[in-house]
Amino acid sequence: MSYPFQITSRAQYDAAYKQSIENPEAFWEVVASSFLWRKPWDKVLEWNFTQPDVKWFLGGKLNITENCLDRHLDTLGDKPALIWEPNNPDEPNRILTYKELHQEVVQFAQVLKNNGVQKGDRVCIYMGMVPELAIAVLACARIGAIHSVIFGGFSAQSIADRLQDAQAKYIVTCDGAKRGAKQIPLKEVIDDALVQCPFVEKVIVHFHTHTPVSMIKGRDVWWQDEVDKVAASGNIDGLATEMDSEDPLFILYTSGSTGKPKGVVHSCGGYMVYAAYSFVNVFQYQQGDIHFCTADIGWITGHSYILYGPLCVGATTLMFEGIPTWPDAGRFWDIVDKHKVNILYTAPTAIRSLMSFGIEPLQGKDLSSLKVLGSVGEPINEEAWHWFNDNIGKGRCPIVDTWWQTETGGIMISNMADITPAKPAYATLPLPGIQPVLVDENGKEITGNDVSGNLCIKHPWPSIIRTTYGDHERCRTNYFATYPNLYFTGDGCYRDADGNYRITGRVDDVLNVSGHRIGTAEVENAINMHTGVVESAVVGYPHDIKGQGIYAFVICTNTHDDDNLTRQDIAQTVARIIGAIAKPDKIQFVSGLPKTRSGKIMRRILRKIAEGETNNLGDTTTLLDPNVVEEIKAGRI
Ligand code: 7RM
Repeated sequence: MSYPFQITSRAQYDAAYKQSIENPEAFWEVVASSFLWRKPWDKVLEWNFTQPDVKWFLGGKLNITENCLDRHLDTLGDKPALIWEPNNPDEPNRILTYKELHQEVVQFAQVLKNNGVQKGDRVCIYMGMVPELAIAVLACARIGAIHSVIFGGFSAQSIADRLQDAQAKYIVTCDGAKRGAKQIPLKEVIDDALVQCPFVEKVIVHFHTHTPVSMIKGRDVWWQDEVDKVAASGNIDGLATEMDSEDPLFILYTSGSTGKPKGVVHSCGGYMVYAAYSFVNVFQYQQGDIHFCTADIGWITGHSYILYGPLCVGATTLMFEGIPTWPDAGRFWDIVDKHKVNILYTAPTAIRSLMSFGIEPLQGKDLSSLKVLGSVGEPINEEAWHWFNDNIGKGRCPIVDTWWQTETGGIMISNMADITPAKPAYATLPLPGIQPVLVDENGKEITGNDVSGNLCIKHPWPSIIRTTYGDHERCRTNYFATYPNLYFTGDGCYRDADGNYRITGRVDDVLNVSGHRIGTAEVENAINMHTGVVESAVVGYPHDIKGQGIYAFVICTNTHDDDNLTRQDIAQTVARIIGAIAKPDKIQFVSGLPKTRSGKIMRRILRKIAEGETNNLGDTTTLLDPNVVEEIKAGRI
């Protein structure tokens, strides 16, 4: 069975693309009409990129969870909605049918309401990859509360920053999370964050790892107790809150080139339409397929392609609690074999990591259920692409290389499985409705093919970022001010002779470490918190597995005699301030940084040194003190 908006041939893609450019509003109106709206929209689109102000399906009323759950109950009620595979392979997996997931969501929505959560309130969700995370997200959406999921790897300080920014009064968490052999004491991290957040009123704790936790009377309650109370009372209204198409659905924090992560805001109607549309078309989902996206729900990929996209179309989505290399590097393949996975959507960093174990972990694993493979998060190098294609897809599964961002809400540039051709290391073609343009530094459009430039998007699509929470001006300056009337992605891009797009990486001061976005300024701020540090400069360098590694040049006084101990102290400081994912891979102590006469650090030079290219540093004549460059070159790690 194909979906009303499913593209089923190359000719159809070409026709859809053409129509979507010639008449975007007519195009999206047809797509949107296959969803469940309480009230249809009055107007499809209003927009300008100067403020910016973008509104889709104006006046339309809906609840996204009625689209994800209620509307499937009659036809797909007993079908698995969510398959959950635990961290520990010896523990039982869980399967929630659409009926069961619906039941859990309405129950927990009632728990939220009973604990005071109202429409428009921000709810921070800090959990591991357990089914209750999915339930909590959907329960928020059910009652119109704005969820802000924070990845379990972030530190107490990062959580406090986000809680303050969003003024979130409610938190849903777990006692702990399991990740491979490790456990993360989530509630303890929350407690540390809450020292700085007296405005938090309620913390709902799901009991999972049996980690001892402090439960504060009046503030902290157990998830299970609250659900039992609700179930026993029989007092569950089950009603979904009616939302305006443009009401915010969630906030998701992401790093930019400045120090502080920004809260990307997505709204209900447009996000729903685009998540589902892109899911069906890119992966060519067929009813009955098992879709396994290996991302964490703490990132946008998990929001759009574990939860909202798949559930909106009645798909079966598989959620995995653990990591690809535990108990061994065959874990993904065990899961594919066990659950007969049809679509596997993962990240280049995971592929490269598994590649380093060779093909032995694949022995005896039946991967014949696989039909489509996907990649996301960073450029995929040709070697990893071929390994994935040859050893996992056995040459018979199309690989979709999907380029998109937290801010875009859904996949923007990608081939469509078996519809449009793949090209290794290329995201290839834009989805219908997406108009990529390349511009030079002056914002002049670069037309024609076989050209490179900065990647921008010309016309709004339904799931475009609406604002950065609490600071609309930041949204404007970050994305809409660099080039007038264009959304600027921050990525560099090449368009080949046939019009295929290849993303070459960030052109701003944002790193991509194992698919995680980390701002260099953010890491520098954290390093500078260490008592001995005077100044620092952070750049990326090519890393075999992570894609990019973090290289820090640090001016440091007042250190231990043992440089390595000082390095560890600095790394520890970064882990405290941001989280372990932002720890520098290399720290080089320097006596000065290469600066221009106006005091600007010349990162270009540091980047080259970090990359190992010490001979061809380009123009260094504007440097205040060219001698520091020689010293830094000599001290390279
Ligand atoms: C979905 C996601 C966004 C940044 C983006 C790019 C990079 C993502 C690809 C890619 C090359 C890809 N959201 N990126 N996908 N680069 N090919 N297929 O990752 O907000 O966390 O990151 O990731 O630089 O701007 S994100």
